[in-house]
Parts: sequence; structure tokens; C-alpha cells
Amino acid sequence: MYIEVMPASLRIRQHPLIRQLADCIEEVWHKNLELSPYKVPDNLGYIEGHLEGEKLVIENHCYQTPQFRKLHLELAQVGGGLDILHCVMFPNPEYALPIFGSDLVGGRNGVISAAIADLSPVNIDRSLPEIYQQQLSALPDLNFSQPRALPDWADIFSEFCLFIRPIDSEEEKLFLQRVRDFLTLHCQIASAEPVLTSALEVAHTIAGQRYYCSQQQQNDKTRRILEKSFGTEWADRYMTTMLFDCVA
Ligand code: BLA
Repeated sequence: MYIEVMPASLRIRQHPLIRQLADCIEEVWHKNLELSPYKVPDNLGYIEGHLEGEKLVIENHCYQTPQFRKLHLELAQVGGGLDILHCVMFPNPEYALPIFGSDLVGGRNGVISAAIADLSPVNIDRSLPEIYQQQLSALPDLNFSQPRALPDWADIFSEFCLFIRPIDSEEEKLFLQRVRDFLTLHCQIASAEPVLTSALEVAHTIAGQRYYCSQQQQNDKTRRILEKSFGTEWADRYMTTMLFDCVA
């Protein structure tokens, strides 16, 4: 199937690490998965808002595959000089797969303040499947100069979660490579994953995904940016239907 190539409009104006990570995500997806279009809810593909004089532009790009009910890559730019990349790969709950998520937040002053990526477990004991543990443990150890502390709601992340402030282009490169490794091994494992046959196990993955979404919805830093440009109600709807929508 022909997949429309993502227009380069926003990313060419964004921080180089954001542009590189967006390109990397799409490249790994195209190379390893059979992508189909995903219908973005009406009026949420390209969005512009400005309430308190802060202009916020958002571009959403979504796909789906048999193993993933929604692959979401979002690029955003806030007037004053903030660039954001948000990416979540929601598995179809009939597969016992973790959730890949990544967030990059940076300014046009060249500084990325937050770089986060994880493969987050959603099974009943909130541990990653054995094959993920093996492959993630086999990646070389990385030491970043400025690791960041996770907030209270972040109990959803795995022990492999990366949350750093990269201090130079060397650390940006290492972060990018590690996310490429996460994505590649995730897409490869997912492509060989058997479908769950037990309704109970499916119910558990649905519950795990719901918990993941409910915790992410507590991120006040994301919520505040959206509220400033679009108001409280819109921000809440966006966080619960576009960023972290739960499975039915
Ligand atoms: C932090 N997210 C942030 C920050 C901002 C945003 C401004 C603070 C940056 C900093 O502390 O340096 C903003 N992120 C956004 C906005 C969107 C967005 C506006 O995605 C979308 C429109 N967040 C995610 C995902 C993860 C995530 C998928 O969307 C992880 C897999 C994590 N973002 C995350 C975490 C923080 C963060 C853990 C730090 C929160 C804190 O320190 O309190």
C-alpha cells in the first residue's frame, strides 16, 4: 500500500535532535512494519491555537498495523521557542506487548531540556516480557551527565527508561541511537508476536494500557502548555482522546 510521506513543514523548523528523531521513528516504522493509514479524529491532524498570546502549532501523524492499534507521532511548536516531539506506539491489546513512548522538549536556544524514551510494561505484574528484558539488558551501558528524576505519576516506566538532559551533541547522538535500538527491537519482536488466545489475558493488557494512559494524563507540564493555547476543556479532551486514549 502507498503510504503518504509525512510533510516536512514543521520539522524543518525544529531543533535538530527533534527532526532527527522524527526521521528515525518513521524510518524504523517503514522498514519493519506494514503500515496502514489511521484516521485522526476530525480537526486534530493540524492544529493552531493561541489564547494567551502563545501560538501553538501541532502536527499529528498516525498509522496502524496488525500489532499496533495506533502509532502516533506528534510534532509541536510553541511560539516563544519551545519545540516538542511526542511519540507513542499503542499495541493492539490482543498482543502482550509493552508501550513504546518518547517525549523530547527543547528550545530554539539549542538546548533540549527533557529527552525521554521507554518501553513500558502493561502486563499484570508490570514487568517486561522476558525477551525484552534479555535484549534491552544486552545493549551497552550508557552514562549521561545529567540524568533527570521522574515525577510521581511515572511509576509506569520500566527500569530501562531513559530520562536525561543531553549536554552536548555527543549525548544527543547517544540518545538518538538508543531510541533507534529500542524501536528496532520492539518492531522486530512485535512482528513475531503471537496473538493472545485467552480473553483474560486480553483483559489484563487492556487494564494495563488504561493505567498507562491514566498516569500520563497526570502530566501537568503537558497539560499546561495545551491549556495556555486552547483552554482547559480542549486540553483535557486532547489529552484523553488524542494523546492517551484508552482502548474500549
Ligand atoms: C515533560 N512535557 C514535559 C515538559 C513539557 C512537556 C513542556 C517539561 C519539560 C522539562 O521539564 O524540561 C510538554 N509533551 C509536552 C506537550 C506534549 C508532549 C505539550 O508530548 C504534546 C502536545 N510525555 C509523553 C510521553 C512520555 C512523556 C509519551 O507525552 C514518556 C514516554 C514523559 N514528559 C514526560 C516526562 C516529563 C515530560 C516524564 C517530565 C515531567 C516532570 O518533570 O514533571
